[in-house]
Amino acid sequence: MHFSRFFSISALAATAFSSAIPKEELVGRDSTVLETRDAGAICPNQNGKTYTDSGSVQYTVACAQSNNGAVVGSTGTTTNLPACMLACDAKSGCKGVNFRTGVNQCYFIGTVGSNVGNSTYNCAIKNSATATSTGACQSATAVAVTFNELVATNFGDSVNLTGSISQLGNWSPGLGLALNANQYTSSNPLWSGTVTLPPGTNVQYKYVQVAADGTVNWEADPNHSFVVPTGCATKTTISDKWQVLSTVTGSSTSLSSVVKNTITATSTSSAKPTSTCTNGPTSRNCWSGGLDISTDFDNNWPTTGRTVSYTWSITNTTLSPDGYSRPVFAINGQYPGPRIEANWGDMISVTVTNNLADNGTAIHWHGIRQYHNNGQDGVPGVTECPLAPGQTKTYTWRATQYGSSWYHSHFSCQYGDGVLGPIMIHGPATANYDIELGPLPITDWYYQTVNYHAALAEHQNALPPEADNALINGTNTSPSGGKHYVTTLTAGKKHRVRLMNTGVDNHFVVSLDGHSMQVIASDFVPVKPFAVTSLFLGIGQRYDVIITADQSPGAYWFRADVQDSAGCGTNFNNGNIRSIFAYTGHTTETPISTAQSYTPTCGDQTGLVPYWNSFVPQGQTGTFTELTTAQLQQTETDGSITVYWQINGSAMSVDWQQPTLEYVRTSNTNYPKDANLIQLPTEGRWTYWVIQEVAGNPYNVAVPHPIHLHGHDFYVLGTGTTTWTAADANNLNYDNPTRRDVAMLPTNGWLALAFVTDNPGAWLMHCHIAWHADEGLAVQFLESASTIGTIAQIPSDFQSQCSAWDSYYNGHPAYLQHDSGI
Ligand SMILES: *[C@@H]1O[C@H](CO)[C@@H](O)[C@H](O)[C@H]1NC(C)=O
Ligand SMILES: *[C@@H]1O[C@H](CO)[C@@H](O)[C@H](O)[C@H]1NC(C)=O
Ligand SMILES: *[C@@H]1O[C@H](CO)[C@@H](O)[C@H](O)[C@H]1NC(C)=O
Ligand SMILES: *[C@@H]1O[C@H](CO)[C@@H](O)[C@H](O)[C@H]1NC(C)=O
Ligand SMILES: *[C@@H]1O[C@H](CO)[C@@H](O)[C@H](O)[C@H]1NC(C)=O
Ligand SMILES: *[C@@H]1O[C@H](CO)[C@@H](O)[C@H](O)[C@H]1NC(C)=O
Ligand SMILES: *[C@@H]1O[C@H](CO)[C@@H](O)[C@H](O)[C@H]1NC(C)=O
Ligand SMILES: [Cu+2]
Repeated sequence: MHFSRFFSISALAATAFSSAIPKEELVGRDSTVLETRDAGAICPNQNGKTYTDSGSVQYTVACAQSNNGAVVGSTGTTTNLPACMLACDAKSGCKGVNFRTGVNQCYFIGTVGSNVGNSTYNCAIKNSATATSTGACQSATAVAVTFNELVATNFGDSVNLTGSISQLGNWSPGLGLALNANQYTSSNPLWSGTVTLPPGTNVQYKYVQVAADGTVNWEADPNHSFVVPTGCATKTTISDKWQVLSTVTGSSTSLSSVVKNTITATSTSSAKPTSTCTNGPTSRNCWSGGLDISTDFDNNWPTTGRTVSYTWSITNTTLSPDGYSRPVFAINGQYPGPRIEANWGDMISVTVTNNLADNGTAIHWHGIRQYHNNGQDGVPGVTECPLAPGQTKTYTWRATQYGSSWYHSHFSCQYGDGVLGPIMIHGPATANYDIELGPLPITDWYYQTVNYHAALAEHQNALPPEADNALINGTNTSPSGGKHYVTTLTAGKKHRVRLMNTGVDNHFVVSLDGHSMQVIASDFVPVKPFAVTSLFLGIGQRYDVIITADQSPGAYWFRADVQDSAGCGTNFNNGNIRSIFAYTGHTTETPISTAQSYTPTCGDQTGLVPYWNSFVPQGQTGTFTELTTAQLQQTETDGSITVYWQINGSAMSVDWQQPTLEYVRTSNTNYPKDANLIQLPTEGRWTYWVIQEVAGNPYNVAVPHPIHLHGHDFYVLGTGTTTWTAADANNLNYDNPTRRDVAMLPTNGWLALAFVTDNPGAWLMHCHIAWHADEGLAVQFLESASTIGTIAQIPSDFQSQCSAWDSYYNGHPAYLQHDSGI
């Protein structure tokens, strides 16, 4: 627990302070000159050495210590040292100060001579004598702005850039900039061009596609806008992707441009979608209202005006899904709970009554972005107080994404005892299919309650509990009875199945004997279709697959194998976790099919290429913040053991009575350390993270972890099986990397992730193994706290729910919080 600063510093996200001194900390107006002159200048050797840059400004290297201080200033979209110098100039009292760069920001390190930190930094101090005189950073008089536009075009087509300034033709494409396709490939459809502009120029612009016959197709609103940075930088780059119309406004000519991207998935469809193209078996890429599979769903979704409503009652009952009776917390008496089914853009309204006598609850909509709607994320102690026994509340959210997921209680490990169910949101798809078969949730299953196992696991030096069985679509066989779920296939047809691991601890490889599966989405992200014969399903992960019934009609085993040989959970019934896919007329047969072979794994499926191509700006040295995770078995004074999973030495424990949004609501920034709270104060920033598994104490318990982020998808830039080093940042994939909301952290290894701050709120990132989440393996990102009250309003029932919880919890409840609470 040596990270006292960890949770209290704002603006920490981008700054990975380390004892190594990144080269770019050789701050100078003309950093090139400084660096070439003394690339090896490292404290303490070069302390006091003075340089003069090309602008005649003198800099003195000062070996300072970090006090990890406040933000100097924002530097716009590009982080570079000259920009930091300039930001410093603009701030009063910013003299003789040293600082370092972060993503888009500069941070004070401290004032030389009165430092309070420990890390030694190599900084350049602007000599005050010359600092104010000439201004010296010969502020660039012209900036070469490179525009990168990602858009797939038909052969012979090209792309122009036009905008509000004369250099871009004053909105006349013919006088604008013709982009070139030098780097264009099928997987990287990049159009690029450079124009030199005066700093400070305010530009609104759009891209146009120019067809071979000269037809000009404009990109949809809104206009892009950009201010050329003022500063010393003489070049900068902007990356955009083609904006698609969100409403039908134009002629059919302009609409065809919207969807001209070739959709390989629909090769059986001869026609390209048009404004009237409707979603059907041979046009799954289509949707409605001008939206389709090539719509940027981060920014566009239909407004259907429709609300899909559900009313749920959670009760403590007894069920026997595999023949063995055990207590289950069921929703409306069902396990799995009722399916949420809606169309892309619909509002979903779920009224929940907690009829459990002795537990609170809170429902989380896994993978749902909750855009500007953090208060409905359903995390007790973060976005709400738990819903007390006897209480009712309504969750409301919009399906801005489409695809497959699940909802589950986030109240400790409660979902493991039943409070979960599937979500399916209809929308366009990257490949065609005839028949929708719906969700196929898969989970490990325990005969003692998960609450019981979790409490035990938290206090013993032992392997985690072994699951007794696993259920596929809510059922399986066991020595007590049960049955195999039977899914019916129609010969010759293509069937969409929504696979999801709703488990507690077990990770599965799934396969259907004799058949391959075409993957069309990972989590909520449409991917370029590809075929597999087996798929690894980490906890919380989803795959939408298409199964073609192209084998001899009969019954086939669908298998979910727990990856016990790869350290991904254990199950007494492994080898017998099956359901049946039977062709019409064969649904009563017992399969005699043989299994597909595969290599056991506990690592993510590779080859997941998002259909919607995205760039992630390359993280620079120092932009990755490391989050280490390790197990701690603490021996208490009475000799008992408490098991924690910590991040940077701190196991999360939330306070149900004081959720993060309550702090935000009352402007209280005094977050307890074990809130594991990381402030991301600024919107529109890329943030970069490396999660590293390190040795535990006293045992090195090294296992893979399924890492799940709320409120955003993340981009998976890379993984490693050893210790992350700064050099690894150079070998990551920034070009249309896999995007999803759960990814596997390899045993003893690292997982490099990036996401952009575009959704103010308090968002959890945690391991989805229920034992580990209970034991603290979580952080929360508090994104743009200052705008939460306005952009992501705190729900009107927030306080009354807390009052009801307080009166329940302060009145001697049967059970108290004994874990992280999430
Ligand atoms: C976690 O610890 C690492 C060093 O082990 C440090 O680099 C990183 O900044 C810390 N993370 C946070 C969020 O403070
Ligand atoms: C860091 O500084 C604090 C206070 O100045 C001091 O107590 C502590 O021992 C220092 N730690 C290290 C590792 O130098
Ligand atoms: C695209 O830009 C080039 C260069 O400015 C210009 O010659 C051409 O006419 C433009 N195309 C259209 C359709 O405006
Ligand atoms: C984009 O700019 C054009 C030209 O100034 C203007 O007519 C149009 O309204 C702008 N669109 C948006 C969405 O602001
Ligand atoms: C469920 O019922 C059992 C048996 O009556 C009881 O021990 C347990 O506390 C109940 N759980 C909740 C959450 O109400
Ligand atoms: C799973 O069960 C549900 C509810 O019974 C059913 O609607 C769905 O089709 C099943 N899924 C598959 C893939 O068979
Ligand atoms: C929830 O109820 C179960 C009994 O059904 C109990 O074991 C558990 O401790 C309770 N959890 C909390 C946090 O109240
Ligand atoms: Cu979750």
